[in-house]
Amino acid sequence: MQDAITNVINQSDVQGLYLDTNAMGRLEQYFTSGELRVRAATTISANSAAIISDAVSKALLYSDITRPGGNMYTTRRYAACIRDMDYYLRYATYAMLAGDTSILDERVLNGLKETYNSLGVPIGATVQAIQAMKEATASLVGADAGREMAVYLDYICSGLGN
Ligand code: CYC
Repeated sequence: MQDAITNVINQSDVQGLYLDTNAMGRLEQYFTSGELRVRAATTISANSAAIISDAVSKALLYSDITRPGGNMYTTRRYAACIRDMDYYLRYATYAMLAGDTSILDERVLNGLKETYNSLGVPIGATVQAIQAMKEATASLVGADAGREMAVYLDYICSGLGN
């Protein structure tokens, strides 16, 4: 896993250089948004269940997915779906704090699309649910932090192939 700081430092290190103005600028941007990131993560962790249930009710409930034959039908699959949503929200929050997507590649997206395809988990509906989670999050944390979280939730959606 990397973060915004190690990412900038590694790029200078491979060239054997001190940080240049551009690298310093990127670090400064990360530091000045630090308070925003920490505050957003605190709000998200205190409201994670509400964010997920809001997204599930807007994007998934009472659709064919929750009826017999749908991938969320049976409490076991319903629970697996809620658990997956919680993974996405929690890992997107980690990535937002780190200011870096690498944790998503390593711990969430690695092999995920293949797993979903082999189990018949619908990727389009998953992406819609993640988008609904993005909106629910933004309405709690505000537009600026919401945009920051959107970067990482969108990254998960692109990694799923959409
Ligand atoms: C299943 N989701 C799974 C499985 C994995 C993940 C590995 C298969 C094993 C299992 O059932 O636990 C995902 N596991 C992860 C991720 C991580 C991990 C991301 C990283 C931390 O360790 N079905 C729908 C909805 C969607 C859904 C659209 C919710 C958004 O229709 C999810 N995922 C879903 C369901 C299953 C699943 C229903 C069970 C499918 C089955 O067993 O038939």
